[in-house]
Amino acid sequence: MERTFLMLKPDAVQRGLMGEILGRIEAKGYKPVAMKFMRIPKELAERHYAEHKGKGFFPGLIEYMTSGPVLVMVWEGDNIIMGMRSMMGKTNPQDAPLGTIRGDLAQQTGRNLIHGSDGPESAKREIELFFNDYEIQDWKRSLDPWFTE
Ligand code: D4T
Repeated sequence: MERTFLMLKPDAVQRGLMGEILGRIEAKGYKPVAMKFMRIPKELAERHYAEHKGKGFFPGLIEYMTSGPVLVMVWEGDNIIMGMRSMMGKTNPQDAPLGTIRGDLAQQTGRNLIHGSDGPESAKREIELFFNDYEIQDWKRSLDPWFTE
């Protein structure tokens, strides 16, 4: 099973949308293996978004991401990295179709509610950036065979 790193950003927390978004992910059948409610230190936000350093939106992005608590998570599922990218919709919510998290619930790129890894390498890097091994649970769920063969 593949794993991905997900984050409910400060706007999702402030808007009381954690339950709505987690409900969609759970209903899909993906399995949570780690969760942490935290305020991201500035240095960690800068490392997480290192690829965007120097771009015009970088300072605003770091300010937004460190402005309040976030929920960082690791979830597991069959082809979950691409599956979550589809469920989230495009980075700019105005390009995200209805039915996706961003398409239904967000208006602007700078307030797009959720982050999800965009490939296996970034998933590995991001999981290691935010979690220790002992914070990640390998667990069996009795419903697993009803989601995946
Ligand atoms: P994240 O990483 O937050 O899930 O976003 P994406 O993976 O969907 O998109 P990204 O890496 O291209 O952008 C990272 C982050 O920067 C913000 N952003 C991005 C912004 O404020 N203005 C912009 O023009 C872009 C491209 C939003 C997400």
